[in-house]
Amino acid sequence: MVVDMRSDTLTHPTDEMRRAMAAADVGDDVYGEDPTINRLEAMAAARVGKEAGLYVPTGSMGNLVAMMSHTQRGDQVILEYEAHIYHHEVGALSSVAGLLPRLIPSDYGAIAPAALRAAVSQAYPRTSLVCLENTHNRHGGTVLTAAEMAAVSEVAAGAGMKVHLDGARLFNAAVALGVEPTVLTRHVDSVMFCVSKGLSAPVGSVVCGTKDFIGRARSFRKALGGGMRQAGVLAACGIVALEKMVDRLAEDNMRARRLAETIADLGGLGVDLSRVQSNMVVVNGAPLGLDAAALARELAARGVKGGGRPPSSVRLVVNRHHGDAEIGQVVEAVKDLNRAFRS
Ligand code: TLP
Repeated sequence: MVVDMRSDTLTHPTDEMRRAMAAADVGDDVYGEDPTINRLEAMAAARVGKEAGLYVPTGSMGNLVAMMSHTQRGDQVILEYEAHIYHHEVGALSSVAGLLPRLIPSDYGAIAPAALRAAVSQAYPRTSLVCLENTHNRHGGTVLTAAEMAAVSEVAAGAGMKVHLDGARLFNAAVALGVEPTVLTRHVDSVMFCVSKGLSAPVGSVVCGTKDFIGRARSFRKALGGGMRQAGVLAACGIVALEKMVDRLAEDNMRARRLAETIADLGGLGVDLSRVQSNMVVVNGAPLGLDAAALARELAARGVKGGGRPPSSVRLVVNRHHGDAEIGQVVEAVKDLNRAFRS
C-alpha cells in the first residue's frame, strides 16, 4: 500500500457527492441561472457571515478575483512573507492584477500589527489591501486566532485598507479552534475557501463578501475564463462538502497531531510540534543528514508519498483517506528511516 500524503487536494469525491452530481439541477451560471450553484453560493455566504458568494473553479482564481475586486492596478498589497498567494499562484497578483506585493515576515503567519502599521506608513504606492491566510500552508498548517485576525483588521481599517482571507483551509482552522467560521471571518472583508481540499469535493472554491464586491468578482471571473455554465454538477459536491464534511476535519487534525507526536517521540527525524496545529505535519530530514529531495525519496521507497519542502523537509498532509492503518504505515516508515540513517 502507498500512503499518499502530498496534499488534501488528493481526496476523491464521496459516494454521496457522486449521487448529488448525477441528480443536480443545472442551468447556465453565466446567466446566473444554475440553481445548484446559486444554492451553494448562498449557503457558503451564510456559513461565513457575508452577503454573497461566488463559485470559482480554484482557490487561486478565487484569491485573484478577490484581489482584483478590492484594488486598482498599481496598488500595493500586503501579504505575509510565506503567503501561498505570493509563492504558489505563479505571480498572478502582479502579472494579471497589476499589484505590487509587499511581504511582511512573521513567526507562523500572523502579521504583527506594529509591522503592518510600519509598512503602511512607509508606503508611497496606494496600499489598499492586506491578505491573511488561515490555516497557513507554508508555516505548516498553523492556525491564526480570531484575536490575531482582529488586530490586523483594526490596523487595516484605520489605514483605509481592505482585508482578504485566503481561507483555503478555513474550516480546518475553525474546527481546530472549536469556533464557528464566522468568529474568524467577521474580521475580514472577503474570504475564499476551498471545498476541494479536506472537504473532498473534486473541484471548486467559493469567494464571499458584500454584494457589490461579489458583483465585481463575478465579472473578473468571466474575464479570467471562469464562467463555467452548467457547473451545478460540480457545485452539488460543494453542498455535500459543507453539509457533511466539515465536522470530520477534526479527525484529520487529530491524526496529524498524533502522528507528529509519535514521530517526535521516536527521535531521529525532526518535527516542530508547535507548528502542528491542523492537518499538516512537516518532517525535517536534517537530523538524519537528508535534504528535502532525499527525504521524499526515502519515504517514497517506504510507501509514503510527501511533498518536498526545501531545504530539508517534507510536508505530510492528513486527509480522510488516512485511517489508523495508513498512519500506522507512516510510523513504520519513519522507524525504518531512523534505523537506516541514524548514526
Ligand atoms: N495549495 C496546494 C498547493 O498549491 C501547494 C496544496 O497542496 O496545499 N491557498 C492556499 C493556502 C492553498 O494551500 C492552496 C492550494 C490555494 C490557495 C490554491 O488552491 P487551488 O489549488 O484550488 O488553486
